[in-house]
Amino acid sequence: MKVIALIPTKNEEQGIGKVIKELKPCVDEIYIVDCNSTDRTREITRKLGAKIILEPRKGYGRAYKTGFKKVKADIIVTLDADGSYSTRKIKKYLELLIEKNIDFISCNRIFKEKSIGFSHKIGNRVLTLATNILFGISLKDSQSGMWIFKTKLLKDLKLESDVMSFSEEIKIRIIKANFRFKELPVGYYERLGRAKLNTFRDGISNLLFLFKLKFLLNSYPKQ
Ligand SMILES: Nc1nc2c(ncn2[C@@H]2O[C@H](COP(=O)(O)OP(=O)(O)OP(=O)(O)O)[C@@H](O)[C@H]2O)c(=O)[nH]1
Ligand SMILES: [Mg+2]
Repeated sequence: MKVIALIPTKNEEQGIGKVIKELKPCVDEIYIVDCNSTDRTREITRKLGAKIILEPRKGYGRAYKTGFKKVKADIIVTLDADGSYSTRKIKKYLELLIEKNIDFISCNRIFKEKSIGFSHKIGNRVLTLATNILFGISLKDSQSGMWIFKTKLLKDLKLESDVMSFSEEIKIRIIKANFRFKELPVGYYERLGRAKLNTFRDGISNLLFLFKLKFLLNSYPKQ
């Protein structure tokens, strides 16, 4: 089983080194999908022996869609480049994925002190609640960007979002397509470097996307 890590990056020189070093013992290869970083993100990545996929088109979802197409692996681990997600459970969760025949693990974040601001926390709660009501599911954290999953399921999945709503979209589609989905906890800390997410703008956009997905894009793949 080849396991790779895929990390979207946009000017993350403060966090990327820490994240790559922590991931090295857990995965076979590490890739960043970089969007026009003008800081030392690429230089640090190269020095630490990780690979770089270039995606100049903007957007978190765009970066993942390009990354998914470019890598060859049996299992993909995703997370942010900002050092916010704890990597301590990755090995254990990889074992679980294989042993328990799970298709997709989404890591729900356990917020440590100061890890996110108040508005971000409320936004996250509202979006998760809206996701659960609209789709009749019971997620703990619809916005988590840390996933561990089998690459083969991507071929049955139509993913539309190019932006932050990609994170909720992938979980909803996986669950609705009846893949074996599990949420498992990870620690979450204050990010290193400057946030790319705008709490208000991206919050509203993610909420609108839920309605779009529910009423317009209701084309889940058949299992
Ligand atoms: N390639 C690429 N990466 C991006 C883009 N926007 C954000 N990212 C990366 O995607 C990850 C998530 O972005 P963040 O700013 O951390 O968003 P967030 O985790 O929801 O918000 P915070 O809690 O403030 O960290 C980070 O690693 C970013 O560098 C983009 O347009 N292109
Ligand atoms: Mg982040």
